[in-house]
Amino acid sequence: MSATLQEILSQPIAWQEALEIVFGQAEGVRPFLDGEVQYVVFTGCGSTYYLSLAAAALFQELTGRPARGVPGSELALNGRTVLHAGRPLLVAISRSGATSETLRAVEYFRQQTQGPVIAITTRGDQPLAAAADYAIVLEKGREESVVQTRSFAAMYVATVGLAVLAAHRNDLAAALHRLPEVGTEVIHRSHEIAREEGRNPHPERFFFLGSGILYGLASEASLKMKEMSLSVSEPFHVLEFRHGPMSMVDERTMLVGLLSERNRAHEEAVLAEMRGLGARTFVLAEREADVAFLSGLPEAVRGVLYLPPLQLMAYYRAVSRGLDPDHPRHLNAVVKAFDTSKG
Ligand code: F1P
Repeated sequence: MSATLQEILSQPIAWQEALEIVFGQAEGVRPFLDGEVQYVVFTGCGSTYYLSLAAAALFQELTGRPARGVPGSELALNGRTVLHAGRPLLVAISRSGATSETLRAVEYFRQQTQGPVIAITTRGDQPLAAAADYAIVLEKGREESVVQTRSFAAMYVATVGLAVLAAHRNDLAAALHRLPEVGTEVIHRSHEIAREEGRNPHPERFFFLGSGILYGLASEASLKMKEMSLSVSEPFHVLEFRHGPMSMVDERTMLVGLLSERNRAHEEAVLAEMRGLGARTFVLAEREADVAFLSGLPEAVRGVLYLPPLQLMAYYRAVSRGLDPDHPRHLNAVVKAFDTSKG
């Protein structure tokens, strides 16, 4: 079996480890989340930048404290557009713990602020963990494949745990602990439809639509489709799609909707409109969808469930196109160009 497929299918084990580590070490990490932290910056690169977007949206929604996700290169090179008055917390996210932009971002943050740094990574033996005040190391999230799947989901679950801890939401903490079991069931139930959709040669371009806490996950799903299957793919906030991008819709378009319950009526209206223009749609939601999670979990903690079906769809499209998802074109597991390109 391909490493990528094995990692996608086994990821709930890594989710479980993330929950055990974050909640098992709650007293160790809680001081960095409470007290005088006035705003939070999440940072990473590529997949882990999109993870930062999703994490920041949830953190702010649950805690009411300002939170923002930025690329590591933006904090490293345009840091004055990111940092501002008040004491910040930086959450630096990196599967490898060695991406040079993320490491430079932490350095800049240290030079400019007195704020603490939390690292979320799968490698405790790499520079990022050593550069942080507190490192959350998810070894079960490690993966062979270049494209992030299991690692991304585990690190994302860790950020959900941090947001729930920071918000002192014990009700959500209890619900979170059901995720691995529910996730295993969703993966099992959605594998076939994800494979069938992935093997459908008809769509030529993909748009992944998600809003609020789901925009970062829609962006990650879009990147999976791009990295693995070399397909044209773009993410948008759901209602934003009407403001120009819909001009691209035709019979070769696939719209993947990561639908919320909160705004479902507005979101479904967009998809219905695009079907009227010839688009094919694929909907993931808690209920009544192509992939219905039927999780019974609160919206705030079930975001990770959207990922496995979309990772599988990208995987099977790649394989059906004769590509090797374990070795995506042009990509390496770790990008260190920053160090070699600095003036
Ligand atoms: C991030 C990264 C992503 C890319 C691919 C490989 O590395 O390079 O930019 O999308 O998924 O990983 P890391 O800092 O998370 O190790």
